This record gives sequence, structure tokens and C-alpha cells, in this order.
Amino acid sequence: MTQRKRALITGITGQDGSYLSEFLLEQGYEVHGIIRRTSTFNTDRIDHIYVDPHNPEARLFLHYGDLTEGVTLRRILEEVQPVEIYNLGAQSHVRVSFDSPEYTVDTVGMGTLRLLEAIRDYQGRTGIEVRFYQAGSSEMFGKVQEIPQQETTPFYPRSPYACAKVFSHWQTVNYRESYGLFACNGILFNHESPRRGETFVTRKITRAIARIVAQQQEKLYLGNIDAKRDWGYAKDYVRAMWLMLQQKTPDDYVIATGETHSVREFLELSFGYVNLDWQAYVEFDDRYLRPAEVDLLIGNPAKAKQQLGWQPSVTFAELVALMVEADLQALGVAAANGAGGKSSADLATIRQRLSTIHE
Ligand code: NAP
Ligand code: F7E
Repeated sequence: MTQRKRALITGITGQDGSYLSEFLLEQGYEVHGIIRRTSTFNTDRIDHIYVDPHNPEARLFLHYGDLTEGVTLRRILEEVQPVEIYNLGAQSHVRVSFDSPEYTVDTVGMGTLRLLEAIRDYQGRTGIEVRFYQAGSSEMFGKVQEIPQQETTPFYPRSPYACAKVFSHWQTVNYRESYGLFACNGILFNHESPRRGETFVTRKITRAIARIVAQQQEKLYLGNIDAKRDWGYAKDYVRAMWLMLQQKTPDDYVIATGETHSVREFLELSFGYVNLDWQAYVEFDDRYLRPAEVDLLIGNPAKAKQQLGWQPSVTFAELVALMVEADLQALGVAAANGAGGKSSADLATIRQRLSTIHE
């Protein structure tokens, strides 16, 4: 019997980690993930795919570790002997990175370096190739130097988080060039889903809408709603990560939709979906402003399309509908017929399409 391909994921409990795990399991992989010890369970996003390790059918295994602790990362690497590593672990909130810069840089920057060093030694000693994916971010473009942004656009990071991602990007390139590691940088633009963390703006909005409909919340407080982002669907984006590691040679790729929308547009579309006027509910709170803002992001995914055959499958309007529907369902409330000016037949068609995206 041929051995299953084994993948190791940092950040497996996060939005992307959960979708990537599902995807790799579907591809026949054995999946190992690094989780942090927490005082309450933090595995909600992967509970549905977890099987007790005593069960011979189990193909998902979890290991305690932390990106701030190199020794443990090395131990896990030796134990698991993966052929692919996806480095998704991070303190990934840009606003929080201004409050907690040292910790952010330790996980987002030094964590990557610790992993690369561990792979370099392991590969050098065993001769076994370990392919490495680094979760880079459009935040690295920051104060953008070119529109749209592509792989060759200069970086201009605007937060401790983004500075650390730039560090990790160049470390990944450097380990590829210095030691011949098969190491790729994905430069992923914002990607969202019903599993998005509740404090990122899209999910904060869709969750608030459901709570407003359910009469559990009256107002939604936001910061800069003029910021523009290139928002895609997370499930599409994890497929791109895997594709990068299946190529003949390692390279770096922008993953984006090529469209940009403001937070204000997201508000219009999402509140419109439940027939509410967002202006009656949204208030400004300066605590959600950042010391330095990234005003506009829009990516050019041409290289990924051409070389990986990757393209997004979910439109902006579908993404908004998908997220609002999921939050409404979670609270047991529904968008009324006629929502967003749509007939009940139109809503049924939308829901039918959304159910195929979920699968
Ligand atoms: P997320 O939902 O915030 O998940 C982050 C994951 O990292 C969680 O599993 C978290 O564990 C883990 N983590 C945090 N600190 C850690 C540490 N010190 N050691 C080990 N693990 C740690 O993020 P995501 O949206 O899935 O994003 C995945 C990766 O892509 C991140 O690196 C992010 O920076 C990057 N990225 C995201 C986007 C996007 O739009 N989503 C775009 C570009 C790049 P807990 O569950 O225990 O907190
Ligand atoms: O903010 C504005 C905010 O926190 C988007 C992370 O996954 O994507 C994410 O970073 C925009 C910003 O995402 C609120 O100022 C207004 O302009 O949802 P966000 P982000 O900062 O773009 C990148 C690609 C990553 O790599 C990161 O890991 O929305 N905004 N009012 C707000 N943002 C938040 N969070 N909360 C507000 O109340």
C-alpha cells in the first residue's frame, strides 16, 4: 500500500486552516495540525472533520505547539515527517498588531524563520524534500505603489503585522535561493467566509445584521468605511495554496479577484439583503481606526490564472449573501421574502447556488 501524503499545517484552527484541512483530506492526505493550548476549546472550525486518533480511519492529527517555540516546531517536524508544510499560523489582526507589536512580529515574522530553519536542517540531514507554503498578505503592499498590485509591485507595509509578513516573504525567498528549499509565497488578498473571525470587518457586519434581525443588537460601531479591499471566498483561496506546492518549481503568486469594493459597499449590499438601511444602524467609533491605514487594495491574479490554472469561483455579491445567510441561520432567523428587493423565487435561486458553494 502506498503511503498517504502527509501535510503539516500551522494555524489549523483558523479560517483558512479549517478549509485547507478539508481540502487536503479530500485529496487523500493525512493532515497534521499544530494547535495552541487554550483554557477553552478552540477547535470549533475543525471539530466536524476530527476523528478520534484511536480510530484506524483517523487522518487528522493535532499536536500542541506554538510558532514562538522553535524546539517544539522541530520536534513536531521530526515526528510527523510531512512532505508539505503550510504556514498559516499568525496573530492575523492588523488593528491588534498595533496594540501588540512584539507578539505579532514573533509569531508572524520569527515563527516563519523558525520553521524555515527547522526544514533546512531536517531536509539537509534526511534528504527528504519538504515543500513550504508561506501565507503572505496583500497588506504587504500597504500604501500601494501600483494599481492593481501584482507579484512585482514594491511592498510598503503599514502595520507591525504587514512589516512582519514582508520579513517572512523575503526569508522564504532567501531560503529558496540559498538552500534550494521548495518554498512558495502566496500573496493573498482578503478572503472571507462564514468561518471568518468575528472581529474582521465583513464578519463583524454580517454577524451584526443577524443580531439586529434577531433583535439582539441595535447599533454597529465601525471605523473607516471608505477603505477598499479585494474580497474573495476563503475556500477558493486554500485551493491556490495547494496548487502552488504541486508545481515543478517554487514561485510566488498573487491570489485575488481583481475587483475592489469599499466597506461602505459591503454595508449597502449586506444590509440590503435583509431589507434594512445600513445608515440607520451604523455608527462611527474611532477606536476601530488604525494609526496608519491601507486605503485601497486590488490584486492582479493573472500569473496564478496562467500558471496555476486558478481563478475565483464566487462573486462579491455571492460572498456577501453567503455570509449573511450563514449568520442568519446560526441565529435561527431568515431573510424575509422580498429581501434586497428580491422575490422569493430569486431568493430560492440564490440559496440554491449558495448551497453548492458550501459543499
Ligand atoms: P485566523 O483565522 O486568524 O487564524 C490564525 C491561526 O493562527 C489560528 O489557528 C490561530 O490559533 C493560529 N495562531 C495564532 N497565534 C499562533 C501562535 N503563536 N502559534 C501557533 N499558531 C498561532 O487567520 P486566517 O484568516 O485563517 O489566515 C491564515 C493565514 O493567512 C494567516 O497567516 C494570515 O495572516 C494570512 N492571511 C490571511 C488573509 C485573509 O484574508 N484571511 C489574507 C492574507 C493572508 P488560535 O485558533 O489558537 O487562535
Ligand atoms: O479590515 C476597515 C479597516 O480587519 C478591513 C486580515 O485577514 O486581510 C485582513 O486584514 C478594512 C480596514 O481586514 C472596521 O480599517 C472599518 O481598512 O477586515 P479587516 P484587513 O485589515 O484588511 C489581510 C489581507 C490580512 O492579511 C489580515 O490578516 O475595514 N474597518 N471598520 C474595520 N475593520 C475592522 N476589523 N473592524 C471595524 O470595525
